[in-house]
Amino acid sequence: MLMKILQMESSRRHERNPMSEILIPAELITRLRAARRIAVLTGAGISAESGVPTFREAQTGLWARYNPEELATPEAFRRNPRLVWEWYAWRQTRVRQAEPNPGHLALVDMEHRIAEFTLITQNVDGLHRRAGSHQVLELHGNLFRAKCLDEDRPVENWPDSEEIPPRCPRCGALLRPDVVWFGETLPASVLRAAEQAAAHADAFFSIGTSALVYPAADLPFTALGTGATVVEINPQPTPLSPHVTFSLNGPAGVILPELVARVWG
Ligand code: BV8
Repeated sequence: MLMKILQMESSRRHERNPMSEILIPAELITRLRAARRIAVLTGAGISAESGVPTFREAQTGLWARYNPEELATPEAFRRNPRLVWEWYAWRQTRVRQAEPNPGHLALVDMEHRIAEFTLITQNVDGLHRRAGSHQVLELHGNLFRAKCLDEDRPVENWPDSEEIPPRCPRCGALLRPDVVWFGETLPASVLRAAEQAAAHADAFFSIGTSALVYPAADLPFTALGTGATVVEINPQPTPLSPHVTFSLNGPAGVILPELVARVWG
């Protein structure tokens, strides 16, 4: 009898939408409706449903034999600048063929409903901006931007050349992708803004990230430390999962639109 009561209690607490099997806890809906400041951290998983492989998913074709974590380093670029430049060119092609998915669009919707909304992304694919998000903090740069290896300043255009990577039109040094590689520090002002948003959030979402890469992976703990409601959206468990307030296990492109509809109508 007790189990029956608990099961009835559990199903009552999870407002079950007859149209979907996605369970959004009623307590989470209540908290999000009361939230004035929301911060969101996204990783490669939110672009998975756009057809962009996640960072740790096995690479395909020519790149199958390379480990992204070994390519995304200053050492790899120093060792073989052409290889690394062409890896980013291949990723640019993949991303250009992709479209923002319902997960990206749900975050645009959320931004319109929340007084103070900050979108922090580890992704370098630019899909949040293409979806229409405005306040985006790109912790790890953007693979469509290049910068001078020596000056460390962005380069918008450069003359056509057979040479790969091309050279800085200002000083002649090699160009490199304007992304943060492993072992490189994140842009201080961007990281500071992300830390501020996490520290002041009423609710913090960690979406589509394996929560393995620092200092980004510290942000949910900053939010937890200041009493925020922390929500993880991921089909798989991560090292963050045991610590969050709510875990929604499934694809962001399915869960986020449902969550936004149920919380904000
Ligand atoms: C730093 C840009 C200070 C490039 C990236 C030793 C020496 C040096 C540093 C370190 C060290 N040990 C540790 C460190 C720190 C290091 C680090 O964290 N390493 C890890 C691996 C342990 N961090 C750094 O180096 C950072 N800099 O600390 O500077 C410093 C300096 C010198 C010495 C010490 C300290 C710089 C980190 C930035 C690296 N650059 N990207 C590029 O993209 O080419 S990180 C890279 O990983 C991507 O940005 C990616 O976004 C990010 C994290 O990966 P995820 O986004 O989480 O993607 P992943 O594939 O892992 O997971 C996808 C998830 O999605 C999965 O959980 C999956 O289940 C889920 N999913 C799948 N489908 C869906 C889904 N979720 C929802 N819906 C779906 N449909």
